Amino acid sequence: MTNSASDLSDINRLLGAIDDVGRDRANGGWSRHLFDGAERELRTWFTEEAGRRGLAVETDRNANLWAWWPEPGPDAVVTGSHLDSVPGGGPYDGPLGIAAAFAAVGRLRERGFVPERPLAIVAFAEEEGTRFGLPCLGSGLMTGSINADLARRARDSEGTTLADAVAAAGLAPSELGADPQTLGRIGRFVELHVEQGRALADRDRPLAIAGSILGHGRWRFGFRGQGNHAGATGMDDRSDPALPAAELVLAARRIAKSVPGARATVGRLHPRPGGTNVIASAVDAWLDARAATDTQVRGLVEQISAAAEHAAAEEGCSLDVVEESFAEAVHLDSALSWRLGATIGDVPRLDSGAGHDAGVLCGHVPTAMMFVRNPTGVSHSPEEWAEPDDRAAGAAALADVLAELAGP
Ligand code: HGY
Ligand code: MN
Ligand code: MN
Ligand code: MN
Repeated sequence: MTNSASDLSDINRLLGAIDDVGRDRANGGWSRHLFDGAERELRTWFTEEAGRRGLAVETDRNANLWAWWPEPGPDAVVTGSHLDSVPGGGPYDGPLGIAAAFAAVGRLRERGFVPERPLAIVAFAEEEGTRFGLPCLGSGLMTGSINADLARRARDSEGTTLADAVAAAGLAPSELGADPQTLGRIGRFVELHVEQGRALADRDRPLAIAGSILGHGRWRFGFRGQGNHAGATGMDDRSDPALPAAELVLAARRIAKSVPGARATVGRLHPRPGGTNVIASAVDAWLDARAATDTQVRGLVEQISAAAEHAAAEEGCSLDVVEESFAEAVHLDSALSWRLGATIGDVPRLDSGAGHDAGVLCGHVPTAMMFVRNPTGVSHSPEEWAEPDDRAAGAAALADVLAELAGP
């Protein structure tokens, strides 16, 4: 299908309209986190764009935003992604899938298409887990894969609990949790996403279909030592938690490199009290570990933890390790992925090192993913990019897929 002018203007108009939302021009990147000002602006954008297309909007009990055509119903064809970002992230991780969905639905309505079964666009809440530390929060609560009691007590960096945050947003904290009615409506789910790598750029292809998603999890390492004076404390008289924290960073790199395809990252470190002339009393560090199988992830974390434990003991520090989240390695639905391939043409199959809501949904409903080329191959960073033509090609392909899945 060629990209009609309306596609080009529509998806790129949609994305242009939100380009300044949560944008940090001084430091670069976009920051949009659950219920913060930027994310609320994107919720308003979602609601307005849905209204423009005559879609019925509702927010479910887990703060996921839905736009229905014509209205909620069983065996629905659902497409969407997320609105939130990592801190200082890129503009397309999440919003590209939602803008493409609105552009695709707009195109189908222009063509007089009438869905034979309900069609919905969804924005899952807090996919990045930036504010409350629980990735795929909205889809995980809806499917029951995130424990609602634990989630209610999760706190953001200001100490606000998720319960208080959802209450402030007008939702009932007691309602957070498994939502079989909403989940039960989904007949199949398709997520379009910017590629978070450069496989398509290297192949010089605009689109791909996802095959598998790495297993991945997050662990908090709490190192405790003896805070002291940086100048008055001899080098042999220290229990400095920064030392084992440094070993954690090095061990993550060293050990992940020994497992083909594995990844391990420490992107978040928090020394306390944080004075330049103060030996830290505590350092919290978060490990993100990923691999092709859950066993490999667990093996990776075991080895990295052992190295951190040893370094902590050497330094006279204590260490407490807490698993904060774990998402199993998944293979997306092959029959649905095959149908996508049959619809959009011969495109490569790519495995995803990045996690997605599709990775949560695929344990419950037939789920497939499409990727749009990212020429920089960079993501979770301001350099993330997708060319206007490729964005439009993604929207046009998604329109074909929705017509195929929701048609006669
Ligand atoms: O972390 C991830 O892989 C995803 O971008 N949330
Ligand atoms: Mn992401
Ligand atoms: Mn994403
Ligand atoms: Mn002093």
